[in-house]
Amino acid sequence: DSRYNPAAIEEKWQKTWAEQGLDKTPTNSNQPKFYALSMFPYPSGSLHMGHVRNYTITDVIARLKRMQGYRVLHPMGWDAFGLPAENAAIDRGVPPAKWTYQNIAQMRQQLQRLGLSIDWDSEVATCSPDYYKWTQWIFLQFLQAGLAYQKEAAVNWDPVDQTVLANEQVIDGRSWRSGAIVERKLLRQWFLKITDYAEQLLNDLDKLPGWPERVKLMQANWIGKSIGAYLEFAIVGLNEKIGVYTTRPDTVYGVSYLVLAPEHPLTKRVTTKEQKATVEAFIQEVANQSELERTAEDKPKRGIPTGGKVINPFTGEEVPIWIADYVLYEYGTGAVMGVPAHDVRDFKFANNYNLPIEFVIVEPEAVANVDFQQEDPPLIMIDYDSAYTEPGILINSGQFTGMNSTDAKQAIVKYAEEEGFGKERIQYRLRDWLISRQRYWGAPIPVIHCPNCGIVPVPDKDLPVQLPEEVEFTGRGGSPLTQLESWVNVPCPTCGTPAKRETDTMDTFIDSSWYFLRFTDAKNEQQVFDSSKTNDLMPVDQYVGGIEHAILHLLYSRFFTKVLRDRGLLNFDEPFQRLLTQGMVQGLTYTNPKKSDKDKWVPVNLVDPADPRDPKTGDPLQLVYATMSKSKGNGVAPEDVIAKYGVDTARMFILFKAPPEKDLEWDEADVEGQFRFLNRVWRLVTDYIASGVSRGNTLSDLTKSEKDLRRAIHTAIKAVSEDVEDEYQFNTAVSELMKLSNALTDASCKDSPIYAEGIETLVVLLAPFAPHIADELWHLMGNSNSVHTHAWPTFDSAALVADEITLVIQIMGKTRGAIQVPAQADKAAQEKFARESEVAQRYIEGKEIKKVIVVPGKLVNFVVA
Ligand code: ANZ
Ligand code: ZN
Repeated sequence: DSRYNPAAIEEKWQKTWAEQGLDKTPTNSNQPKFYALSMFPYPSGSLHMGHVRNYTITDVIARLKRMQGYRVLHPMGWDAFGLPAENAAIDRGVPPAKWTYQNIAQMRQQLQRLGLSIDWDSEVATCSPDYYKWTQWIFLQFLQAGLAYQKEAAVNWDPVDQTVLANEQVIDGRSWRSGAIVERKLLRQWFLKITDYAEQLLNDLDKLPGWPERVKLMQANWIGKSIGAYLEFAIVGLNEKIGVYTTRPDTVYGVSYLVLAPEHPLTKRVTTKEQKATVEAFIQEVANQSELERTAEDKPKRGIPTGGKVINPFTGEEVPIWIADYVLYEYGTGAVMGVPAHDVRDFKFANNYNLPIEFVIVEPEAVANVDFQQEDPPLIMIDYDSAYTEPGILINSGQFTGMNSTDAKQAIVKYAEEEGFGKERIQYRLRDWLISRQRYWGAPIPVIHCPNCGIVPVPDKDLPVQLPEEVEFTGRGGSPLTQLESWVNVPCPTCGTPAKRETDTMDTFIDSSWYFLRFTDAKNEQQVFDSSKTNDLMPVDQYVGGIEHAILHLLYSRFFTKVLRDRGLLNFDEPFQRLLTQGMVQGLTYTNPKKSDKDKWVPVNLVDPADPRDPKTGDPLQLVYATMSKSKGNGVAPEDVIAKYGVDTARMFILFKAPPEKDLEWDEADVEGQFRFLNRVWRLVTDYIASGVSRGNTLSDLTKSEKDLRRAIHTAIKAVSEDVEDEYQFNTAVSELMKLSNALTDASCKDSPIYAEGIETLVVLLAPFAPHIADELWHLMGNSNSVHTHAWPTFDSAALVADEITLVIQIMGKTRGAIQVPAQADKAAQEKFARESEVAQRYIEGKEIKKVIVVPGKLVNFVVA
């Protein structure tokens, strides 16, 4: 049977490639290197279409680069620590390790079924002791460098999962996993000092032209650099000062109050006896609110006067000290100067609490006639009914009156510096990274708490600090490690006194902040990696993954790279040269327009397509495309598609349907379209083989149809090569392949060596996209090597030149026909051919030609009377 049967060939080739080691990373070679990396998956147990798309894109790039002569590293691993394993243990009694490794085995098999050209020798799982040994080692490097520290912190507490969450894991005030409303709690936590690298992380974004602009912008916003001033206000009656951070020192003459974050250490000291009770009640209340609740735009800002006062060092005036929920203790100095006239938030606050509003900056037009040069600048009374936040001219601002606000900023900071009550200050939104988790299934933080020595790092020779296997999961509360006396109690490595292990484990984002480095030397037992290998293969040339990792994972990985570089382990600044964020895979589902965004989805299988109605309410439904998900019931299982059409078809569809960075609408008809295309290719090639035509090497004396075919072949090589370079326009590359296959089908020179060249080229160009069918056909054509070891073809530019060109004939601007003329005909010759053409003769007959307009190589237009 010579029909295309994917099931029969795909597994065969997967086995053959594995046996021949085609996917292994070549070593000791003079070839240039190429590192193609997909964001590694969490081993949830099953592969979804988003994975398939991600890994297919990277695989095409890897295969292409191999054919282009690079030695390619294309690895895969498992982001295998994290909460779901622990929840499975609690819910179903399966130990986390067992659950995880079962899932890994299952997903590895699914991945292998995709025919991905992955070097499985470099596989890593972050939960395996030979990986997390080095995660712990890296943590100790941070500790040694003074970049890891413990501090008491108000943390986000998830009352359902009973764990601390990073700020990023709190979405709209709720836990990203359990959905519980997040509480605030004071706990001793481990942090990494990412803020030390804020400036570099921001500046080095400029070294990444291969990243999407929007990702760089998201990172820059997350780092949130602002340039402002630190100003000190003396507290009346105390020999102390309150420092504020402001981006608007130019407004300092308009300060009408000062606000402390309720948890600011000075709050209690400045509070008067009369205010003590109210202030304490307010502090209590605010302590239970999340940061989001405190700062939400739509929430009224609440505050309480402390009774205390400060002196504005510029005016000598006393202004009251308040506390308010919207001032965050962790940002700036935790204290703010209130300028209601020029800040929207302060304006509302002042209106609420009847605080004075004094405008000190106005639009230039408002003071166009004022002479600010006279000795005593006039006091100007201006009132707006909202905050004036634009730049302008300073009024009522002592010696700075009359200056424009930009100059005034500098002048005021300079003055404060000279007088000793302020200076310029750069501030970042970025905070230190809270990395400790009160959970079991993560890398234990490798330190021991000794009553004599304090925090003692576990000596390198004792790494890894293994996760004990025999633990009991009682429920969701806390970490079982804290209950395991035999594990917790150890002698201090320094002085031998009975001491206790740290029971917190590390955030899983730590594991994924360096896995791409380990891939370069995955089996090293002596070192985290051999720097010479890592420096050779890094940076990643092409990283492919989801936009959901635009901020944190990428920022943390960049941070780790810079720290390890500063520890002398790496010789480059940035881990990922180029980044492609692939779009979502969408499936059809129903929505009920009457319901809220969260509840509106109705899975397709619950609906009668003839009369789509909500099974619960009877409301009419709309059919829409939305990102595939379990809850929407609109997922398409990769294994079903593969069973029906084979993986080559699935790949071709995914690549053809949308450019990689755009969303992709799953459409069975288009899947079938690609299946039919591969069948056509199969027939073309097998018919060709049956015909016995072979490839000669004479290129002289080609017939017209040979020349045309050869032009189609080399146009395809050029177009596909350009489409896949840099921008990875795989969708247009696939349509070029379709064009070439059409040209071959239509060719009238099927017995020519040029036809043989065309068939060969089609199979070679197809190889990165549909690797199995390509290798099978290549093999049937009599080749003993794999098509994947064949060099990517280059085009012959001479072949691209056409012998003839098409000229459009127009009469009075109306297109009436077209003619073929020799390509070398000049403008005059083109006009001559046009005049003599049958179309022109027919339309012009009997009329006088008044004018002829020739657009050379394109058209000839006759103006007639
Ligand atoms: C006085 C002022 C006048 C301000 C004015 C703004 C406009 P970015 O750009 O985000 O850095 N601020 C400072 N620390 C704060 C804290 N811990 N919690 C809440 N708000 C805080 O914002 C800096 C501005 O945010 C600062 O400048 C301060 O208000 C406020 F017409 O100072 B400004
Ligand atoms: Zn000790």
